[in-house]
Amino acid sequence: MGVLLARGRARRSGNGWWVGRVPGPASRYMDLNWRRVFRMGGVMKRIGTIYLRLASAALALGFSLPSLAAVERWKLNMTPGVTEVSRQVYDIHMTILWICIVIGVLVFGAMAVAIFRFRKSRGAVAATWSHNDKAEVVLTIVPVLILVAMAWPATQVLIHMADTRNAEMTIEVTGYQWKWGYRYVDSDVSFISSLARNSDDTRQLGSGLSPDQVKSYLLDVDRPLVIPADTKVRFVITSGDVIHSWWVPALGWKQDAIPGIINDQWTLVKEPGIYRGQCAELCGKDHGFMPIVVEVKPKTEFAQWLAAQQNPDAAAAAAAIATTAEPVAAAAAPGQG
Ligand SMILES: [Cu+2]
Repeated sequence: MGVLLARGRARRSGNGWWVGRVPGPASRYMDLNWRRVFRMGGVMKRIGTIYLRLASAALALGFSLPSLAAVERWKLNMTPGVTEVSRQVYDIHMTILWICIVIGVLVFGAMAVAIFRFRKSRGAVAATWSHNDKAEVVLTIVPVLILVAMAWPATQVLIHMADTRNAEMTIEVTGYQWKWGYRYVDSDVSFISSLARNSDDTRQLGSGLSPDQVKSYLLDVDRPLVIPADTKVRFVITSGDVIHSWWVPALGWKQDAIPGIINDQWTLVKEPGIYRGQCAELCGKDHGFMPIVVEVKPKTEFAQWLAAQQNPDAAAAAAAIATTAEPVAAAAAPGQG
């Protein structure tokens, strides 16, 4: 190679460095090979660089996702969620996953047998036929039947998910850069739900605060959406600026919030609790900082909460009476508590 480099003219091509043609019949053959080798080297280097960049981007993204902190290690599957719909989605996901696993094992198993058992070094001779009507009919009909068998239950779940009839209440959800607006359509209660203050302070560049010290970092809000348990709630979802997506995994669906369009979805959560989610559509620089918190309260507690929202003055007065009454009660019973 040193000789070639010395005798030939080194040139720069689009794919990297390669050695120019060296005169003479014998060296011409070698020259051509080296050129290919250098070109291949350049291509491989480029592919390697692309893979490296992709891998580092994926790693950076993975480490920066706040929800990862809340996820148990190696729990990679979907969660069954807390609604009938989410459980149906989970079941259909598992059914189709197992069908895909069986197909994968059969196809790759057949491929492995073909590659290793019928290899040239063992004297295998390739068949000469190129067309077989029977095989083509079977290989078309069988996948179609498998697809229909998968589409049938999936469609039933989709139809069930889309059925927002007979909802007991409606909540309008509006995405904004970078917060969520909620309006209880039937009771005229509305508010904005933004990233919790402690998360917001901590996330600022050079804040000096540690995310480890913040509970539910980047997954908490100042005002959660409150809904009643055991009640069919209809959501009408839209956006005030760009496309967002309202996503609480435990409810089993995500819905795009699109300006000028109203999409609807519904949920019915049996168990009271706190369920968290995030905007799932890249919507601008603070896309990662508009979490969703849904607080499901028992029906009676929800009714009290809603009444307090409708009449905040009365609620504040009741709270003031409660706080002034507390020391009296404590003084009346000093030996208790
Ligand atoms: Cu968003």
